[in-house]
Amino acid sequence: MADYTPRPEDRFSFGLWTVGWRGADPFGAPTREPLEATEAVERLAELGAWGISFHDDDLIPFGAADAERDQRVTAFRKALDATGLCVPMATTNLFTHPVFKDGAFTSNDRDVRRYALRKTLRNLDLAAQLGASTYVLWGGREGAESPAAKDVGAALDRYAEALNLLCGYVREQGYDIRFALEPKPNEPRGDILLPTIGHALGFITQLEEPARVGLNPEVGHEQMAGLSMVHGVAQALWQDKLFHIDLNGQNGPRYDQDLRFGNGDVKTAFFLVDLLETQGYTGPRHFDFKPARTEDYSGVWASAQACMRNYLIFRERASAFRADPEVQEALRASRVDDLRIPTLDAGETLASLAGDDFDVEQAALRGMHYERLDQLALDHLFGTR
Ligand SMILES: [Mn+2]
Repeated sequence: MADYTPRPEDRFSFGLWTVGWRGADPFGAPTREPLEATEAVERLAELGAWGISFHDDDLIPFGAADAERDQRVTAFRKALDATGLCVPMATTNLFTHPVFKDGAFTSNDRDVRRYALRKTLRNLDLAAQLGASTYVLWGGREGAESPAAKDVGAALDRYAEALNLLCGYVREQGYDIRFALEPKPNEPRGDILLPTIGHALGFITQLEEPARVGLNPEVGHEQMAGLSMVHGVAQALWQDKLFHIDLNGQNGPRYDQDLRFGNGDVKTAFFLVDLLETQGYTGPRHFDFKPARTEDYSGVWASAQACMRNYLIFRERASAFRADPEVQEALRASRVDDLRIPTLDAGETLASLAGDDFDVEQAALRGMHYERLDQLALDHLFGTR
């Protein structure tokens, strides 16, 4: 039996808001008592995690006085030092307070936009102090319920303005921080701006410092849009834009389930881990999930442990899939490697195509053998090979 014990070199990280989620949903009150940030750090470290991320308001209650802020940051830092846990990423809560009901950087209310920038700058300073190298922007409230309510072009202008200002600030301060946009199609807004990986990749090209901005795709968010997380992440990697990733589980296009990683679409999880492990992704393996509302804290820690365990199981299964000689033969039979060969040889031009001796009817008869290949993947995933 393989060893599925998480180690620091696996770079597993968790949001403070994940294990700290108290189970409040639109229909019910919290089912768990608050969790101290220091306890989250200690318990995650015991389980073998490497990092912890936070929103400003997860660590310091909204509106806390400076003395309380300092005390909480000091205690958090002490727990980090004691456990060796790092802070690879931080982010701003620009969605909970009612002032953000129409968004933050793209609110129609200009005063709110200015306040959202101030709130973000303050937490950027803390993120830099704690050593974070990625700053995530999830614009959950940046959107609308009615097309009449939002001039989308103007909203994207303001979104880009905010990113340009934040990039300039980080550069001027000398912070080693890059921004990662987190797409989501809807919830809590009826429609959210930058709804998919593709929209966000397109938006980044319009910024003043596109190199400083990339993506933090979340499994469930792409699946809510009915899209392939594996294809989306593959394109983000292809464009050197996978700065960070949110791993969790989801069952199809419905409300944002935030299941623990491995619960939900298992085949997507298997191929996603295969992709991350084989295509050079070196960033955090960050879990953004909500431990089920049915659980007490023993269930919270069991679900956090299971996120890491499932990642390691998928990693082991994917690596066995790639190492299997029958799989390698099946990949060749499916001509998967042929796709890496440029369609024209060096020195050829479009005119060279005229010389091809090609029997179109014969080529149309060739099977691709994907069914066998896919079944081999499932056999490895199921553990039956
Ligand atoms: Mn989610």
